[in-house]
Amino acid sequence: MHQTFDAALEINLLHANQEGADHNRAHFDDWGITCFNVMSSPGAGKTALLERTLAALTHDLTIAVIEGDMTTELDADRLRQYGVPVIAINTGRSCHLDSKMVSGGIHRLAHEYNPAEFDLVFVENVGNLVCPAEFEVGEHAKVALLSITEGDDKPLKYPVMFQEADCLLLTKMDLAPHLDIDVEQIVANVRQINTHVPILPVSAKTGAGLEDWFHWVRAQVHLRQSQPSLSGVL
Ligand SMILES: Nc1nc2c(ncn2[C@@H]2O[C@H](COP(=O)(O)OP(=O)(O)O)[C@@H](O)[C@H]2O)c(=O)[nH]1
Ligand SMILES: [Mg+2]
Repeated sequence: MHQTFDAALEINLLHANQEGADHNRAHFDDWGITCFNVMSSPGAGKTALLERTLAALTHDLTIAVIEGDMTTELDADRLRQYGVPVIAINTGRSCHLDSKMVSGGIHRLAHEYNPAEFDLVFVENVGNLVCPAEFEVGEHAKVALLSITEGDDKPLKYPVMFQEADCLLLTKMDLAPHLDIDVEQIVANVRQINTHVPILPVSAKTGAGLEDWFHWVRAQVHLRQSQPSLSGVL
């Protein structure tokens, strides 16, 4: 009895979230913005990747960030140093951003800036491999990060994140020589879950592999700008 009630509640919750996500995506589409939802475990390197990305891409793309954190503006302050608008959202006890929170962020962005001037919005989600994968926020693509320090079993243990990802970055590749980790095994485990997702090995520390990531980002933005009628996942 309880189980049925809980399942119905969860379906309603996800349904309401989905409606909000579609509404957010419609705003992004109206403004010609591509939105990426960046997700990982805490500490896998989302903010470090965004720092590198802002440093490299703000020359040719106009970018804003919606920065989710349970508390603090520590990450938001790191990214503000790159001269882009960063809207900070504190989720409190919630383990993920939902579409309503991101809607608040979008409206703040639209209030303070001309949203049509932006090409790209990164949403840095709250760090974990479970809840963020279930709650769309209006993104056009989900970007997942897995640090090679996390172990090769994580794609098998947290399959939803790896099923949903449109791009997967294997981060902290510079640490490979110091770890007892088989990167090929990580890739093989991802492939059991998702046969087609691009897998990009990168290091935000050395910069290795980042050109491939920048290329992927630029390609998605240009694809969307050349086909403005596209909606939903790229
Ligand atoms: N060695 C190494 N450390 C990294 C790399 N990327 C991030 N880090 C470090 O990992 C820690 C967590 O990074 P952060 O970007 O804050 O992770 P987030 O919680 O996913 O946003 C910080 O101490 C970073 O300096 C990397 O490519 N190589
Ligand atoms: Mg962060």
